[in-house]
Amino acid sequence: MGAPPRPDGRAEEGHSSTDSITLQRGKFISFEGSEGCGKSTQIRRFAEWLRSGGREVLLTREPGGTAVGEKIRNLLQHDPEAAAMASESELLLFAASRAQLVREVVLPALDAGTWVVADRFLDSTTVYQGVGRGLDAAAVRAVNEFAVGAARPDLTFLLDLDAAAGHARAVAASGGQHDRIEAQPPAFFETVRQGYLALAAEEPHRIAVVDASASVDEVFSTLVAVFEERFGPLPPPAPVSAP
Ligand code: Z5A
Repeated sequence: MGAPPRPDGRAEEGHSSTDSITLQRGKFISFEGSEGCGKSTQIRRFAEWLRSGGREVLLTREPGGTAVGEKIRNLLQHDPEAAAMASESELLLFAASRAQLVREVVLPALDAGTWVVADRFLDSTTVYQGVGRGLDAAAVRAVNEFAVGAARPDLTFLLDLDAAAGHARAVAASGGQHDRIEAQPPAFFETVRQGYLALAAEEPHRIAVVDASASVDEVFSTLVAVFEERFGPLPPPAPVSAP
């Protein structure tokens, strides 16, 4: 018999709320950090590593990841008419994108046993809008909780990198193009970095700080080591049956 449903309607850890057979619930892993810290690079490798261990893996990015979210992403980052957007509007738009992503993509995937690897999640809003923009922390927390309900990553990697180094990497990668948020002054990104480190100190059981100034291979090895320390080694891939 399946586990009894939780009050928030989500499955108990390790089980689906709807299946009578035991279905292992997917894990939810998010990557955070300031611009250019190497999230996208590491997420690609990490997802391949999980797949080589026989896991179904779904990648998400924020803002975006759904039709609604991609429209919001364009408004938040690229629409010239949004140049004068108020910080409060920005907060609500990031939250709206995430609310859609959680309900349309993340929770159904986890309940189906798929692992979700997220390029940014709740912590980005806590830090960029709460600390970077200086919005009231209690208001940001309330909006975040309304947007995602009980959905939280099982593990978050914070790729920590000096703001100037991250900016240099991001500029080199984009050929000098800036979106609305990347165009913020350097002090904004240093504040963001400190905000992330403070959050990691508050939640060390969930957030693992990884030195992102190391080489791509070294960073990846650290991610795997942290993962295995928390969850144990991934079993080898399931054998492929002969045709
Ligand atoms: N935002 C927000 O304010 N509130 C929110 O709630 C959310 C987001 C969800 C999304 O931008 C923006 O929205 C973001 C925060 C804000 N703005 N900023 N800043 P995005 O999705 O367009 O981009 P991003 O999330 O900031 O990531 P990025 O700048 O594209 O970088 P990345 O994914 O962290 O790094 P990367 O693409 O893997 O690497 C960048 C370059 O560095 C690339 O050329 C790599 O080859 C190189 N690289 C990577 N690793 C290394 C190492 N180890 N050594 C040397 N070079 C490396």
